[in-house]
Amino acid sequence: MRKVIIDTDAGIDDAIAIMIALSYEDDLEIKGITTLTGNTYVDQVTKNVLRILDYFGREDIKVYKGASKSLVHNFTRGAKIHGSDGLGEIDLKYSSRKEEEIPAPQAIYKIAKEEGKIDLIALGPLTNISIALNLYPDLKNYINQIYSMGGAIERGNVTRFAEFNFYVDPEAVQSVIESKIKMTIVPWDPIIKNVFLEEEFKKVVDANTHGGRLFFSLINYPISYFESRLGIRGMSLPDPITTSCYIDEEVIKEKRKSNLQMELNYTTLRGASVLQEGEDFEIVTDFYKDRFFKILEKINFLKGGERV
Ligand SMILES: [Ca+2]
Repeated sequence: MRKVIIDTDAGIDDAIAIMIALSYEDDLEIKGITTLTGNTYVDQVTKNVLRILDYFGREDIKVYKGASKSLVHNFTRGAKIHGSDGLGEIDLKYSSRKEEEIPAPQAIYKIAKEEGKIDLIALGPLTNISIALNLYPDLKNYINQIYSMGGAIERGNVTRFAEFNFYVDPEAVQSVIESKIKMTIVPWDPIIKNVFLEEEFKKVVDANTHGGRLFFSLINYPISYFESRLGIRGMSLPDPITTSCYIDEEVIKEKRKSNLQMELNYTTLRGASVLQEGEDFEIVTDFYKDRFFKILEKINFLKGGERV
């Protein structure tokens, strides 16, 4: 059983990534979910995570609230594509639960130390992880590996050179890079190369199941947004892909070893993730769509309601 903390700025695709992780409860033990500002503000992100967990009766999973802004700069709240509540304005009950007392960076350290070794799936900016590594230099001994969605090799989504998660807090990314913790990065390039169509989802996810119902209400907003701008009913799924690459390495079609350096200067390149000579990190450059669908399919079996 792999033990994992999910760090998230949920976010529609984060929500789907969390659903995927929940559907693998036989392989993954989610030791906590930590939140931060990204796709929307951290207070709303935290509420969103609690809403999702409640929907699947997973009140046993603890949620820890983290960074409200980047290390150095505040940044504009994430993309319109996530709607005003960060979850595409869906009709999903708010939880009566609250986050835990201790903040996310402390929680990451506490859990990792207790467990001895833990994996981190980072679905937002790396601010929480950076703060945790700063507060607790020995934390790196307790982190087995990080899977991070972020960065861009050829072309970004915020600027030509930078992808959102890494762009909004490049100093945080640089500090995590310097910790030399084993890290697999899923950048924007393979994500945008493989946009999914609504019809493809319909073949895999059953809208009449508990998980499928939430899935289709979540994707409705971004798919309509995509359609109004590009004329196709489809969307990309960065965080579910990243989570799936972690769950099953066979999802990864192509990867390369590289070193990485963040561009921190205030030029048009700020926030770019620049590949450097070396082999410290794994960069995923392509994935198998079919294999990903095999994983996504499992959300059809997610149950709701009370759990003992
Ligand atoms: Ca995210």
